[in-house]
Amino acid sequence: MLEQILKSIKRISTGLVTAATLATILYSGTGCNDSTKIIKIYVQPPPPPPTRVYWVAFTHQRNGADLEIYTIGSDGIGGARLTYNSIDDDEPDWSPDTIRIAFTTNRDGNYEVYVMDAYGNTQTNLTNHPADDTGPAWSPNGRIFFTSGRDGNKEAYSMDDDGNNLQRLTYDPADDFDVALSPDGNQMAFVSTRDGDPEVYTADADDGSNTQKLTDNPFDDLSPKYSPDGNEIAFTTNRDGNYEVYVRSSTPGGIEENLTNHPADDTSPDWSPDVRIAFGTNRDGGPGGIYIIHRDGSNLEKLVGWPYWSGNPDWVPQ
Ligand SMILES: [Ca+2]
Ligand SMILES: [Ca+2]
Ligand SMILES: [Ca+2]
Ligand SMILES: [Ca+2]
Repeated sequence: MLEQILKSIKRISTGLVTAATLATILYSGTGCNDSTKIIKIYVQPPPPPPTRVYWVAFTHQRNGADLEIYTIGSDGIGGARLTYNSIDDDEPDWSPDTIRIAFTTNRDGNYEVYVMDAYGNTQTNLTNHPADDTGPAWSPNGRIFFTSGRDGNKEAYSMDDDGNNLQRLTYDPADDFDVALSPDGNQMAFVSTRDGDPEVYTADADDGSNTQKLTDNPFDDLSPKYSPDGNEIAFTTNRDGNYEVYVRSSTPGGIEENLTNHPADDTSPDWSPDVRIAFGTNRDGGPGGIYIIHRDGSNLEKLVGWPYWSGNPDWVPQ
């Protein structure tokens, strides 16, 4: 009997039995005084609860008004409203040193990339261009990447964090947008419609060269974000009939894993430093809020709820 139990343990430990995190082995003991004994073996202990609270910036629309930027602790406690403007403020993105937040706003008649400190002070227009400038993504190397329509269709650009030294990174008549930076700042992920529908691509962040296509299907693939180790990219796709958050390798090939699996729309993923993913979702029937899920699909929890819309979460980067 002991030999059978040891075989069972070996089978579990080699991954042949993986469905349950808690394996329970029952046996009737020949040679045992008790008629039945229960041995519980934790094969994959559940991840410990997060020990650190991180700030999350997000967009919030109160009572049908315009969009404003808020922060909240990842435990749902604390936070502040950062923008007070009668026109939309959206797409917050923390600086690498966590002191500032880039965002986009149409308060000047078209969308511009602005920057402010993490308390909402000193809001400064960095782009100053009549075309729409959106989707700021702060590189760990100090430059801000964004999307602009200034050359006739959407292209990816970068600039210093004071707006100087503008550089164009994509040159394609299709739209190129949703730029994100790898944690070392060397690679950028972006979305392009150059094959007829939105796909996720990567390229060298310094000049936009060495473009590689990651997704390849006739549906929308949007909002790529690199994992903290740079090896994976989370994105959202409607290939299953509604939007889901997927995770895949940050290089071509490999599987694409559906993390959310829910009939509601799950969008705008963003990774925490401790490898959780926040995303927007309308799964509770309201206009939409923000949930958090671990990379392994466990520990789903609601961060920001209803009755008003919230979305576009961005974790503080450290
Ligand atoms: Ca503009
Ligand atoms: Ca383009
Ligand atoms: Ca696609
Ligand atoms: Ca879904």
